[in-house]
Amino acid sequence: MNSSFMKKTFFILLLTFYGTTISAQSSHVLWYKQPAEFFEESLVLGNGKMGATVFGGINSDKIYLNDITLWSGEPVNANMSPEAYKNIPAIREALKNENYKLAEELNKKVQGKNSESYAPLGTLEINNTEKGKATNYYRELDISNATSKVTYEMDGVKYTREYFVSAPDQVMIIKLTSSQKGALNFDISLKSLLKSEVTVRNNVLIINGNAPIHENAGYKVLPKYLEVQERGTRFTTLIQVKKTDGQITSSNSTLTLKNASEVVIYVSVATSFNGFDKNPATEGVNEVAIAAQNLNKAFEKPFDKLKENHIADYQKFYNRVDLDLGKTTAPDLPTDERLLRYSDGKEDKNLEILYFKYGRYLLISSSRTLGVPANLQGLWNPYLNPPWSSNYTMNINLEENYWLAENTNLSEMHESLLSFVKNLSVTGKVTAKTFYGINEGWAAAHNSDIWAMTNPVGQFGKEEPMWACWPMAGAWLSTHIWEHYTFTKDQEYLKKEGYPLMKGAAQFCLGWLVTDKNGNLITSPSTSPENQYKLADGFVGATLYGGTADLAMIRECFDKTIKASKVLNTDADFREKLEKALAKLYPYQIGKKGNLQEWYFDWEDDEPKHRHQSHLFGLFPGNHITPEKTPDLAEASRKTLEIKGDETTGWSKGWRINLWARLWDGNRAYKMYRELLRYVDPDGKKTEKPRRGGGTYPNLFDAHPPFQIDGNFGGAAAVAEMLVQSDENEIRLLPALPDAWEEGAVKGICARGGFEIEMNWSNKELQKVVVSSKKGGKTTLVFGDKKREIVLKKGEKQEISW
Ligand code: FUC
Repeated sequence: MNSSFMKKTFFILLLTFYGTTISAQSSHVLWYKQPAEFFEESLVLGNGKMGATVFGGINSDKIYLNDITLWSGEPVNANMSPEAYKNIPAIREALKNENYKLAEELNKKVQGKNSESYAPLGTLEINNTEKGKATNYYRELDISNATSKVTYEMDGVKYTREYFVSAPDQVMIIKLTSSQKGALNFDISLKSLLKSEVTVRNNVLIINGNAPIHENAGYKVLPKYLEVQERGTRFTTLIQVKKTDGQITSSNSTLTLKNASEVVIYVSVATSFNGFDKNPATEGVNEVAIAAQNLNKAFEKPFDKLKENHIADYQKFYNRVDLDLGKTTAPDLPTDERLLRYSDGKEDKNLEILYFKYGRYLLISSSRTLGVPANLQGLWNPYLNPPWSSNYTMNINLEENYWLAENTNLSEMHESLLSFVKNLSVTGKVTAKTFYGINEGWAAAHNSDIWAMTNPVGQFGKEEPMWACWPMAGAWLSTHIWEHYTFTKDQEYLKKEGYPLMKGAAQFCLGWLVTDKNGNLITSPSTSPENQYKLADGFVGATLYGGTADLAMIRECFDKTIKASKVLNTDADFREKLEKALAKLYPYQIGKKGNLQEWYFDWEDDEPKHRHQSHLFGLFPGNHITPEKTPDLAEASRKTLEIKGDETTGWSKGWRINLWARLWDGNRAYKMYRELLRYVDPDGKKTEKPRRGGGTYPNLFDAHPPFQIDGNFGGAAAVAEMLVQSDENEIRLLPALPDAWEEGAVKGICARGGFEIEMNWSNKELQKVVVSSKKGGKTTLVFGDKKREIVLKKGEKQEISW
């Protein structure tokens, strides 16, 4: 099987491009014929903590720097509204009396502060002293080795720059070379939008600064540095240069290189962040010492060694998965032109693969810091006030970031999220008590930040319940714990860390459920993330009782917690309570339009084509609705998707592709995948007929718009979902294969039960499959109407010709 990947006979055409060998129609290289002008054209690098956004300019190159631990604020006081829960009975009463207007007003009393904001660290600039016009410009990001490169010629000299951000050596490396001796002449400078100071000591360029402290954070806040000493997260950046020839000089704020032929720039960043519950000023780590230590260690190593370490580390993750979709006739074009051509409906299978692989690249590059998962922009943010604070939006976006973690074989990257859930459970205990009056378990709401805040947001009553009042993030996130367990079979993790968190989330839900007039269990008050209903009298609101999405999340949370307690053979009494409650939950309803009802009653939607579809949670990411087990509910879900249509924001397209895949409609999933890959102009670009809407920017970033990384991750996850679906008992092969992917091969896709799949297919028929087992176990392989049971020992592999 491996040989099928090695051969790749059908379409590899090698080109030599200014000394770089690249393959035509590459499935792993993004390349351009011009530097980036806009953020959405830049190429991003990262080691899961430090991020770099490279523009590749000719006379002046700009690199935005980020550290994933640099946020505004400080540890949250979770006990911000000790008596908020006292409002709950009145809201319930209003709802019981069907007084929705009053319930909506009262719901605002159950709100706390808004989240803090992810902060930009700084900008590194490389300015050439001699300016001129370049020819033969070429810029690339090779995601098979996580390295970016720029080459161009000027006055007969060829210039090359290479960039990468290393995880093993914790530094960014930039190597500049010129083909002619002594042709490198440039200045290096650093600046930050944050309060900071630039200095130079012993030819090391330094910037030290502070992230802001807000009195009251919100989406639109300019930085405010409360003039109290010892507050806020400190940051530093150290830059040192190694040269083979030429001279280095410095001013107060720049380093200058003269007459050099090869220069390596070492960039080291750090912050004082020391955990969600530690004051980053008074209890912070010594960021300068950490940055200096990383810099000094790396500085001793030659460029080639650093590059070798970086690639070996990165490929440990990246090389686990490969995908091949057969013959392609697409011409080799720069990525921006390629995306435009594809948006016009042309075939480009390797672009479809590139987008899938790019999702994995982005997760490896942005999610390797425990307790600090990838945020709305992964870790690449140049803005002081990024869209939605670039925070953790937990009514979809944070979870969507991790949909590809387990099935595309990046389980280690999931750990950043799972450890963050543990932090949430600490503040979430206070939230459960003070906002909801529940004394057992923990709850989390719509937004969070590096301080693991869990309170419902809304600036203490100022904002709309449709998004601010929603306490189900704990239930949703707890399912990630089960996913991690069921994909890895890591029972130790489940026992020590995972199960107590799942139990806490389930305890909150159990306490939060109340009975309706008919004795069914429901939530009250409830909202359905960001959607609003429209009543017969014209009232538009969000607060109701018994919303379908809440109950779907509770179903999944209880089901998975029950399963986990059985695996660990623990908590039989608690399990029984969950089983009883599950049986009493208000059942799904099918509306008059044949849709899966979102509201307790069959009300109209205020916006029938709204981007959120949380009531379909049981179909995906949950799995209690399936075409086989619950055909009526699956059909009603399909109807809901039909009513909503396919035109929506980036992350929402990512979700819908997964939903169509779960409905085993490969062609519809593929149609929407193509639409997710529709070219979108950079936000700031002024053109006569701008291409906007949900889709993909020239650098393959997902366009909500604006840029949000969730669509990249959701889209990549969906490709895996089209090829393999699984539960604890069976693995479905090619369940949603579109006609366009008639031939193909894939390796490294993971399945529940701790299995890994490698297979190839031809004429949409499965040919050969190799299943390997991580911990040993039994599963049933399903392809079409054929089934095959297999039992494997730990580490065993079985090859089956279908
Ligand atoms: C939710 C979504 C928006 C956006 C924001 C970050 O509020 O409804 O579309 O994704 O999160």
